[in-house]
Amino acid sequence: MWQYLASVVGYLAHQVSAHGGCVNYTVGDTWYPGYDPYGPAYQDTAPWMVQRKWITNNPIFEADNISLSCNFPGNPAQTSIPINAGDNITAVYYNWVHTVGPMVAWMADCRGDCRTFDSSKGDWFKIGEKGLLYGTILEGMWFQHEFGVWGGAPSLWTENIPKDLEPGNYLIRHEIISLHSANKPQWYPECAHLEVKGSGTKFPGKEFMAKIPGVYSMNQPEINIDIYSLEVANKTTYKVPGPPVWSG
Ligand SMILES: [Cu+2]
Repeated sequence: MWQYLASVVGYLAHQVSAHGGCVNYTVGDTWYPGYDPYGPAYQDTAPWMVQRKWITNNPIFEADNISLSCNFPGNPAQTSIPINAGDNITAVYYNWVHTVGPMVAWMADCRGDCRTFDSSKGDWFKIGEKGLLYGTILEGMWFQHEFGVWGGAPSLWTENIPKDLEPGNYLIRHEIISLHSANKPQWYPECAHLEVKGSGTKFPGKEFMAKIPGVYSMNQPEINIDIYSLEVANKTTYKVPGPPVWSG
């Protein structure tokens, strides 16, 4: 619990930056503290650390940035979150300020030990995505908006580990894409290490896979977007780019 408090205190001290990221995870009643980008150096080797290292709340602005997979510098975590296929995992954020754009949860098989796995070489598949809930692109309700809770309570983003997924070591990547600046998308990715248990025998096929970076580009109208433009503002649908979600 003290690690969790340290994360929150560190985060609150820096919330003026008006950006953010995933700072903790929960599975059932268990909290797993993440890396605090403004916290102490001992986190780098902390045996309880489940999240890859990130050192700034600032977004990534380039679709081809090598750190798009697991943020910068993205050093591996020391341990993993144990989870059963079929269970939910909740990513926890605080004081999320942005309101427009999709949120995508991805996984990648570490093909062994996640501590030696290069996330930019992963075959990533989506396990969930949350976009425009209702209304228009400019004035409607995005999950990213609904999710932003103020007054100190955590913002919670829950996704399900597909129940038939074969057991193994995986990365899980939570990505918020914020689109409030015209033609200047912002990416906020964080990754954690998972140890998936269970008796699943399925694994997503190629049509579900993407490279990160690679999956996004400024040639995509959903990414290189001006939400204030006449052509876009009043649309009531938004297709989250990338492959379809794999649910097992
Ligand atoms: Cu921001």
